[in-house]
Amino acid sequence: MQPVKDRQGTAQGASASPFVMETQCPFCSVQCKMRLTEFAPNALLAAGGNAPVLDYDEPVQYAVEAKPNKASEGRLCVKGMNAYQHAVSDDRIVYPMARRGDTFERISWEEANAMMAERLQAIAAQHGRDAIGLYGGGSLTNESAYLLGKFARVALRTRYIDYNGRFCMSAAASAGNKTFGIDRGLTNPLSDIPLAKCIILTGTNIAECQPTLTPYFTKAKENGAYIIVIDPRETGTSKMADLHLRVKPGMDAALANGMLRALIEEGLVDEKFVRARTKGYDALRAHIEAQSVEAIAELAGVPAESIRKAAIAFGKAETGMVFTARGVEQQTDGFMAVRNFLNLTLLTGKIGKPGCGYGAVTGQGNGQGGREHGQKADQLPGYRLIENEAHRAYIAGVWNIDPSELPGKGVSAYEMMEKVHDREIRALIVMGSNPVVSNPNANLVEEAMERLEFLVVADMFMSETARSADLILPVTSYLENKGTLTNLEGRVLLREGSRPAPGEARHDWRILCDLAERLGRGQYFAYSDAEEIFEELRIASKGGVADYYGITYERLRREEGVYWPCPSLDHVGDGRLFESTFAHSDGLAELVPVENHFPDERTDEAYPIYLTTGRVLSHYLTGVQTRRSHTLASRDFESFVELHPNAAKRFGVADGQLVTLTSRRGEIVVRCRVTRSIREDTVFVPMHWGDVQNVNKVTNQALDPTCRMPGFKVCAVHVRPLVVEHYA
Ligand SMILES: Nc1nc2c(c(=O)[nH]1)N[C@H]1C(S)=C(S)[C@@H](COP(=O)(O)OP(=O)(O)OC[C@H]3O[C@@H](n4cnc5c(=O)[nH]c(N)nc54)[C@H](O)[C@@H]3O)O[C@H]1N2
Ligand SMILES: Nc1nc2c(c(=O)[nH]1)N[C@H]1C(S)=C(S)[C@@H](COP(=O)(O)OP(=O)(O)OC[C@H]3O[C@@H](n4cnc5c(=O)[nH]c(N)nc54)[C@H](O)[C@@H]3O)O[C@H]1N2
Ligand code: SF4
Ligand SMILES: [Mo]
Repeated sequence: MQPVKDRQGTAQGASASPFVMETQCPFCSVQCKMRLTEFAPNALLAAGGNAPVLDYDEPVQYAVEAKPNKASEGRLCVKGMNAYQHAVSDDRIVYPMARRGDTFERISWEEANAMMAERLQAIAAQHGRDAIGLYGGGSLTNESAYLLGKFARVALRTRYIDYNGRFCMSAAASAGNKTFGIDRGLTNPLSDIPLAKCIILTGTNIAECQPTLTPYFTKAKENGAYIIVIDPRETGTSKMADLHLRVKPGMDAALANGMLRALIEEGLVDEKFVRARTKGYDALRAHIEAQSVEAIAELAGVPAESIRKAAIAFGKAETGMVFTARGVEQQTDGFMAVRNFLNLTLLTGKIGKPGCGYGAVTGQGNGQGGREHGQKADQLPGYRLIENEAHRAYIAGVWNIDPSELPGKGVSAYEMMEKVHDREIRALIVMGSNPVVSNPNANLVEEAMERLEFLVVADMFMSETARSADLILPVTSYLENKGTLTNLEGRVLLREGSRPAPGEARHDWRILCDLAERLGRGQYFAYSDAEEIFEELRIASKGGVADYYGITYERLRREEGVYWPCPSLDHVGDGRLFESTFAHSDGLAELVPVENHFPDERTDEAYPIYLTTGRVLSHYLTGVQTRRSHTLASRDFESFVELHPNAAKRFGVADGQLVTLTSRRGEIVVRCRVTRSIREDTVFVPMHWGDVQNVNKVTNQALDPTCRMPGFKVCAVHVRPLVVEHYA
């Protein structure tokens, strides 16, 4: 038998022993731990016949085992089970490539770095430093995200940096900061969920988006919890519900006002808690008393008696938790809509106690850590603010530069795309995102990419965005790249990266260090390992809101993960926040009156039905990774539109048929799924496909005025049968 080589020619070589990797899932915010074993056939023989029978035409086989861990308690979902498939796929980009006309040509790293330095310096010299933008992502490790922020401010000295988390966590994050004085996704450990007697899940589809958390909710139900789901559609999550409020898309703020009104009518406000721990109650109460549950029922498309039932169940329950996710947050009033659910949590005193709390269910693997250490336009590490003089001075000290060298704040992700479109930003480096598919109004974004003088995309795959690049840089995957990620609970986890990089792929942080060297700023980026970056991050975050100072790799290995804030090495990390005080300087939480806001775009004759967007179980975000996994791709290999039978009749379309879905901005082609599980006035399309199925060609670019979140969850569309042109 010949020794068998891994397809990428690196990991197995001619080695005879199975290669075991301790890792964690690259997808959602639960960050389930797992073990992946890579077997070459001869290694299996060496394993003494205990291994499964192999097909010798298939050179390498893989086995995935879930590992016990505090978040998923040793569970993995179907995405985690199959996450290795994209990482070992033949589609990986394994060397740098430069555009030559309509194709790409292999080049060396030396050439790639020289090209970047030359092009970036030329563009900065001609148009100023702010002509260069950086666009990051919530899949990057804390170390890479931190370094990307530092690279923007210290190596390029541009103000324009933002990241895909703007589309994900910005509404909930800004609401948490304003109401509580801190943004940490969950205010409680997951183990509090089974202690809650009433749970509100609004705009969150945990069963399909964080599937391994579902048992926490079923345990709560076994303990007698009453579960309320607010969603225009029936989902895996609404199946758990005792009460499902099928809200009209975009009307959550109003619905929460209705619940607050019912609470006040029923005398269910925890006055003692409200007086002792919050401020702003009198204004909120006056605002709520001017509303009627019946009027709100009309606005929100939910029966008044259901609104009362939900409010009473939550108000009377001894303990309770509220969870929000993108259904509430990806709205042009996302910031205020979340604040209204925080009003509800606070008026009932359900926070800071076992079984009581709020959770913004974080999305991406490092959605939490990714928003804490400086890849956001207005932010410096440790959740510091770039416009705050004291914060600037502290970080400049850590970075060994003068505070005056730090640029000011930039703009949000979509606004950066507009600046590219306007040719104000002329060069862009994208690291860990596929903006052509994930931004609203994607046609403009695609056009913007073409207008760039220089586009660099660092990715594992030829994403829809990479296709427009001038230079593509191959990066390592989760199996190869060591670093820390912070899960949805605020628990920092260390992901080991033991698989050798395929071909010439490099770690994101390494790419930034090499480029900084070329740009003459190498002395600020002299790291030889991810841990060295983390050591600096610890100091940079010290004293900030997201304080990681007490966390070390050694602790993470020993303790399996540590919660922030963790200000000293002997600090255990706080699982439950706000037991005695909130994070504002006066210790109080801030209540606020919230208007009954309408979505930015309303239906009319030309675009008579609402479109909302979201996810399915087997795919992840823009699908660049999951579409490359044969097991996951085969579960859903194309996009679809869910629509109610009455809507199908109205538009003259049938189940299984291809239809054109059109908005004021663009059109897509998707297959019809006729189902009673959705409201009659709403259709749903998932976000996991590109090109003609890229739902963001249709979505609205209007942004929330505070957090700059786009209203991905509501726009007005038309549906028509696809007309196929026949040629003689
Ligand atoms: N399978 C899978 N899991 C994922 C991801 C994935 O792509 N695939 N992505 C990860 C990421 S980054 C994120 S951000 C999370 C997202 O997790 P979620 O926010 O839970 O997912 P979505 O499907 O975007 O939206 C949740 C629900 O909001 C509903 N909704 C739509 N409009 C409204 C509305 O106006 N009001 C209310 N109350 N609900 C509404 C939708 O019908 C949907 O069921 O998932 C993470 N996990
Ligand atoms: N219509 C609509 N649009 C949405 C949403 C919605 O609900 N509806 N949700 C929004 C949300 S919540 C999110 S989070 C965004 C996500 O939007 P994107 O950021 O575009 O999503 P991904 O598909 O994760 O893109 C990540 C890219 O980075 C690559 N990648 C993965 N890991 C790494 C790494 O470690 N390093 C590098 N360099 N590259 C890596 C992947 O191969 C992929 O090409 O989409 C948003 N867009
Ligand atoms: S996708 Fe999320 S729930 Fe599923 S295995 Fe990965 S981290 Fe766990
Ligand atoms: Mo997200």
